[in-house]
Amino acid sequence: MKMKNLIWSILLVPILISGCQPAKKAVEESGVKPNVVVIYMDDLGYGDLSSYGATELQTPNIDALAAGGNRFTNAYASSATCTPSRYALLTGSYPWRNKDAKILRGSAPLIIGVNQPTLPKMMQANGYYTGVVGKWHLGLGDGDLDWNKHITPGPNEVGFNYSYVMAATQDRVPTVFIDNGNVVGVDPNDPIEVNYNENFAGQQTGLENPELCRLKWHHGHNGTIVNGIPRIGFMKGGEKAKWVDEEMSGHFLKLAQQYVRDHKSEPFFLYYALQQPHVPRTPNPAFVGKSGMGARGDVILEADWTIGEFMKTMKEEGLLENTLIVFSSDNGPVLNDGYEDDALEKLGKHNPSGPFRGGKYSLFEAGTRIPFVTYWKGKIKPQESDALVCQMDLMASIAKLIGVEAPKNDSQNQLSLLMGESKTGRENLIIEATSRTAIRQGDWLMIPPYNAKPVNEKVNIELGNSLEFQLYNLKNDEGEQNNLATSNPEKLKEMLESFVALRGK
Ligand code: NG6
Ligand code: CA
Repeated sequence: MKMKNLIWSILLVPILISGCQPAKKAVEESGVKPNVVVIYMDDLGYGDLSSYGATELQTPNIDALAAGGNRFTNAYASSATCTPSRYALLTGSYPWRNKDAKILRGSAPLIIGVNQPTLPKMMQANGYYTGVVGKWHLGLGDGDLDWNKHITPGPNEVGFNYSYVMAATQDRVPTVFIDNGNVVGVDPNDPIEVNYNENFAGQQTGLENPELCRLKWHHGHNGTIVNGIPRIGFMKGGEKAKWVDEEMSGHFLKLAQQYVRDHKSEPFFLYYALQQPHVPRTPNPAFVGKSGMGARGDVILEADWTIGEFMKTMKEEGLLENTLIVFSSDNGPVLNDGYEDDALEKLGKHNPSGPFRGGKYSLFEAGTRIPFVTYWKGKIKPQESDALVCQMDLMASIAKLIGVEAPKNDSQNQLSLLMGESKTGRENLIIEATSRTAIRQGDWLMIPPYNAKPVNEKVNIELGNSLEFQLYNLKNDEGEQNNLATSNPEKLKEMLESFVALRGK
């Protein structure tokens, strides 16, 4: 141990003295700082893209990124739901370190500390203009939120120069956009009120007025009806501020395109968080019926088209040669997530989970194993990688890319891997699903016992819970069918030791 400490101090001294200068210099000498764009979908499964094995629908624009870049087959979101995955992506910290990093209500306070290091803050401090367009779902305000006044803290206080977001999800109130902390279309004569505990007197809800709903709720989602769609939570007022669901994708696209046009002559970061194919699935009329798979398939095609349009703008503006583009999804897929929208009935032979077991909310692979592509024209050679990597690693990797020292957190520098210059990724990773955790290490996955229901019947997804230890060799058994916990006690012990060491007591 002493020797190890000595080696470390010898290694660290020059780094501490020189700080991050050499790498920074390298970027500066090369002329321009590269832009970074993260295109992030919501609930898109590993099997939902033709570049990841789907045969029943075609996603040519996302496939073009996958075919022209580095296509990862062992990449993970930190979690099997949205809020914690986004928390890990933006902070580089495991979400289970923050007790509030769980699916949030639309009125929840911001869960990223305003003094906490974040990926956009790190970039901002190093000369980048930073922006977020799309789904936020990391909370807003400090607990006493008034939607009719300037909302703070929010994205702009945790590192974004520009933000245009929906507060939580498309199925949660308030159904309004927030432009740099101000609700778009707010009207003092029709103030917005939001309540997640009780309805406002005289307001119609999905529960009491199902005849007013054009989309039928299946579970939850029986609060305030907006645009004929019953939502989670109650909302009053703000008539002029309410979004049009079918126009949301096009709206975010225009803003993302404008953002890159506005900032093309300075180094920029864009976190472009699409809302598809999360519920309620509301394809634009141009895409209705296009997939033959119901609304879920249609919105995936719409998102694919949207990404193609965004890429056209990147090309027109001459930005492709100087931009690292990362494409991914926040968690695995779900069919019926609370509305009866034909996703199940019209699925046919399509398998959103691909070869994996489970789906959204699950500790089984399909919960967190997601499509993940890095694309950089002329810099990243088209290839595939089966190395282990997590979205949480973007922070330390981008730090390396832009030549700065990464804050100390759970993010690992995997820049060479992302750039296709190395085939080695993480040694291990803790994955999370609604506060339960498991460990991936090498080719193995270990899920400790959980005394909780094995299946969420409402969404019909196996959650990965068992009273027994589960141990799978993902190389030989990607579908997690053979539990080797009893037959391989040594591996189980090794996995458990790593799990305890990483999770702490
Ligand atoms: C769940 C919702 C689900 C979805 C999810 C968040 C019910 C019954 N289910 O609570 O529909 O909104 O939260 O999804 O309300 S996520 O992708 O943002 O994590
Ligand atoms: Ca999600």
